[in-house]
Amino acid sequence: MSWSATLLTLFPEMFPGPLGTSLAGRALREGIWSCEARDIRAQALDRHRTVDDTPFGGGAGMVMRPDVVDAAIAAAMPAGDPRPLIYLTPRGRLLDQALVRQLAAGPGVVLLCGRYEGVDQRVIEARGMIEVSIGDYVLSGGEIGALTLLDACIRLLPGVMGAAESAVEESHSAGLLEYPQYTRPAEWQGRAVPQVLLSGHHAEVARWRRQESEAATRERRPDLWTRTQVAADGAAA
Ligand code: 6GU
Repeated sequence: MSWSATLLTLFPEMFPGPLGTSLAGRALREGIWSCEARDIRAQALDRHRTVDDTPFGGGAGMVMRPDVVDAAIAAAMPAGDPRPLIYLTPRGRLLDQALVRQLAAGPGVVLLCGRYEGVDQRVIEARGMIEVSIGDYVLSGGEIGALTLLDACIRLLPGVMGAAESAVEESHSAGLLEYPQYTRPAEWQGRAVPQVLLSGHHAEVARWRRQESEAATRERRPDLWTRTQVAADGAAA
């Protein structure tokens, strides 16, 4: 069975979108993963096809109704569907590579994309949704977050990338930013490629790349550097 993604959204035309091209698109055509986008509005209960209403307590915007969202989930997930149900929201836990690996290793995902000011909290709790954010900024809806999560998972599916590349990513550079890359020409606009990369000394190249990875992580991502150090200390103890 292929890794299957179901999207619950008010904008099903956004899927597969960019994931229909390039690496993910080829994998989709090969049946490595599947993508079903379902219109939440199809589950509206009234003739005006209402999906949202004003927030209790007042305030700006509209909130998606729990009854409509619940009906959309029921229609999308057969009883016993083993896939996790994820709600994309800036209130969620941050998406990271550990969660991506976990999701990619499973049967797939059901992704609820909110619009407006969000979804009624009761259906989030009743359905045991995992709330996930892709970063500390606000998007106009969960769809682009869903595309991001899917892209990150799909590239890890067996047969999508090539075993060599994925193995390298897993072991070598865990918890560090990537080192800088260079290609021809060896000199461009008066800028030379670092000499060590032209030397043919594989051990020296590896050492230089490691140093560059560590320096970049320390300078650009002190948060990630601290976590990586803690993990390394724990492994050594
Ligand atoms: Cl998943 N959704 C929205 N609307 N905004 C976000 C987000 C998700 N992640 C970060 N900001």
